[in-house]
Amino acid sequence: MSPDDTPSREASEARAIALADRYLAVRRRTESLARPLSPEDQGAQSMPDASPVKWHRAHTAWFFETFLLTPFLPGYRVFDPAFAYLFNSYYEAVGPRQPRPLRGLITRPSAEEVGAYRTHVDAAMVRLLTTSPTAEVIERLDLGLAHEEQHQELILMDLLHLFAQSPLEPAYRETSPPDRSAATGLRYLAFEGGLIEIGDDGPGFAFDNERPRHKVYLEPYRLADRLVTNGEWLAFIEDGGYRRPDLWLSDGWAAINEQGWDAPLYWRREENGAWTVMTLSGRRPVDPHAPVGHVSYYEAAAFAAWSGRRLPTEAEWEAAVRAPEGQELRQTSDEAWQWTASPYGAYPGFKPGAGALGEYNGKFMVNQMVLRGGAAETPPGHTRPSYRNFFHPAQRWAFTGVRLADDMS
Ligand code: AVJ
Ligand code: FE
Repeated sequence: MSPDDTPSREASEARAIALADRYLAVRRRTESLARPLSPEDQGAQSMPDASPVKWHRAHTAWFFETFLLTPFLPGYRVFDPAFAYLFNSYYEAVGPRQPRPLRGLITRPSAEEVGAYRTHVDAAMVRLLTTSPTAEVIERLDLGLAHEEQHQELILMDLLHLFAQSPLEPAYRETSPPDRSAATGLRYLAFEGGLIEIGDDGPGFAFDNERPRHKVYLEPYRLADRLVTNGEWLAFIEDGGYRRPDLWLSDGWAAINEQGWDAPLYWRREENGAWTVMTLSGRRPVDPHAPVGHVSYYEAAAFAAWSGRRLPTEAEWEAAVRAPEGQELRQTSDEAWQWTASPYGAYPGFKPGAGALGEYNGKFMVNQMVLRGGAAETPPGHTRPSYRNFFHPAQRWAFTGVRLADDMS
């Protein structure tokens, strides 16, 4: 600080450079995730819910262009006016868009041209961040970076789904799975509940759906100190779990019968009877000690019923993670997202923001379930205890898993 207590030019320059560095680090991570992929890998769409990697790369650039550069950088020229139609995901207030199930038909721009688009946006963003980083710009920067990180995980989800459709079952990366045999013991930790608070408590970035922080009353409860394993899921399968309607929600029973599901997504029973699972490292034997992944909410709820337990509510999950006793919980945010029994809805007092960005989370607050925690594929530092992920109850291509809960007696 200079003597009159206004930040010195050096200090504000250092802050601007730090903003630009933070921006560029996130943007580079997206490009490094895409780097092992050919243009063909990047263009294909495996199902209506998934998007081509190329589309994710362009959409995240479009987000900065639309919500930061066009409104805040004087004289900014969009890279290509046609991209608004191609790469707007769901913002009605911004305009019409390519239907999501048809994103795989966008053969142009090429993957290389999308790279040029990203470079164009990056140069302009660095100019914006080093010249006029107002509070509003910084707030939208935080949102844009959190958004890009969400898409980094979506890239891996969608790519795994795509590669799982290929007869070659390619490996995106060559990593050997960790040895988890030491970590199988299961304990239920007790939490007293009572009148607790959940929701964002600052000071860092949080999405609007994590606010307002508010009180919730909880009965005493117990929470498993680790996630459900593949070995436990195998026991459920072998006990006829997928054939017993008494374990299933009505919509879940209908879903598994319509889809013919008898195991988690990506599992396959080989001719010798052994189960294998498609992963980002190719097809592997199912590790009985590893957390189960890629199950729907319906399957998670049926498994809980079979176990004589239940799924935790999102408030139970958050209160436990914040409690001193909760420090003994394992696998809270480094393995798989954990389905909760809570429907995704507005917290008391929630109001979506004005304008197009108000569409970011609020308009999806019906017919989906909340997941808490985070997955191995979630970018480092992306989540926090108040973080609310959400998917439809029949969706299972996300990195989903299960933590069980129970009542006290
Ligand atoms: C929170 C993962 C459900 O995939 O639509 C991406 C994340 N929001 N762009 C989604 C998101 C805007 C969102 N999920
Ligand atoms: Fe998006």
